[in-house]
Amino acid sequence: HMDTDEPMQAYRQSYFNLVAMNFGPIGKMLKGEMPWDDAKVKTFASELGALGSMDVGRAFGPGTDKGTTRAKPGIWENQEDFTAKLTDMREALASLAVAAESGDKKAIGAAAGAAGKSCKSCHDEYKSKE
Ligand code: ASC
Repeated sequence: HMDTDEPMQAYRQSYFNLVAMNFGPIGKMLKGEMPWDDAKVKTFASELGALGSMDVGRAFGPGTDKGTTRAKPGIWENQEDFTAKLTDMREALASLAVAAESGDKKAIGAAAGAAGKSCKSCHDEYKSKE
């Protein structure tokens, strides 16, 4: 995790920890594993929207592929594809924030599903399992 001397690695891990800590409970509430709480959903989704506005791709730029990392080399070999996948995630997080503002649980579920897909498609290709 954070046992790194590579500053951009720590930066991006911090970023994705914030994404996961805000997205995780929304997923649990949608699955009924946590009680539904409108205010929490709005707060977490709003944080996710803010995270989506950040250019996290700069934490994966040239020279940031050092150290012990679960980020696969493909990230630095296919920067265009990787950046496109990050953009998909950032747009999905923005849409989730908009859906949460509406308070419509069905719209929130659809937007969260799309956001989860954007996480997974990048992990499948670019994140090592261990
Ligand atoms: C999460 C989390 C992910 C995504 C992914 C969605 O809550 O930590 O990496 O959702 O599992 O498919």
